[in-house]
Amino acid sequence: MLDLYVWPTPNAYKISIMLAEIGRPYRVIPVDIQRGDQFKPDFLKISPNNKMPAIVDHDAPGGKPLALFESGAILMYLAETSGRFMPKDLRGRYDVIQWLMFQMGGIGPMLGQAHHFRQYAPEKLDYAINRYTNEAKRLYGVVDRRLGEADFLAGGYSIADMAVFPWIRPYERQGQKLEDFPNLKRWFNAIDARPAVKKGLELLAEKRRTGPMDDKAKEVLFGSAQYAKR
Ligand SMILES: N[C@@H](CCC(=O)N[C@@H](CS)C(=O)NCC(=O)O)C(=O)O
Repeated sequence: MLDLYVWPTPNAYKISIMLAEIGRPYRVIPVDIQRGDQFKPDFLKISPNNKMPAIVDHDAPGGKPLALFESGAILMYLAETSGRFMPKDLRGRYDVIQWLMFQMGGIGPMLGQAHHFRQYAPEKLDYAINRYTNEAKRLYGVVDRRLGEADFLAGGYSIADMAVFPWIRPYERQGQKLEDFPNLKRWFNAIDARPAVKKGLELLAEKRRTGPMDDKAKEVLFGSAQYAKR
């Protein structure tokens, strides 16, 4: 069995989509990051950066359970252990890894900041809003140009696409329009239509909170709970 520690956000959907794509059964362990579950000592043993997703694979190669945090590492692990969605040859493998790293180091953090300053920050700071909206637009442009050369980021559909796709879904919250990026739009619609992607996006649907984030959640994610000494 594989335990998936998650809450319904883009970083979590990367993993639920991959697990649906490879058809691997798993058990969902909700980590309510708006209520502070990510700071519980047992979770920090698995994910010392107090962030989900994380996994524990009880059937890992070598006969001992294997715990992993960081969604990029988890995607690579699932690709390597299933033999799917990352080519085995060196060039093909690094095509995937470079676009996965681009997601982990660029798309995720920058679009996350766009969400923060456009929606959650208590003050509307023009400088920060413009910086991260412009950076989102630049990154969308990088993806759009790449997808003018290939059907998917690394050529064939791979874990790199699974990592980027969930972050493009909230494009309106990042101040972007898909119409401005025709290659990206074609790619987005192709991925969105995959049955495994639809299944992956059902993850913890019943727990999703809609509407503005409440004060308790802001305190946990951006206030004293987040920055307490541990
Ligand atoms: N680089 C990490 C980022 C994960 C991440 O930022 N998770 C957020 C939600 S999307 C989280 O768990 N936040 C809880 C917190 O910051 O306390 C990954 O890709 O796994």
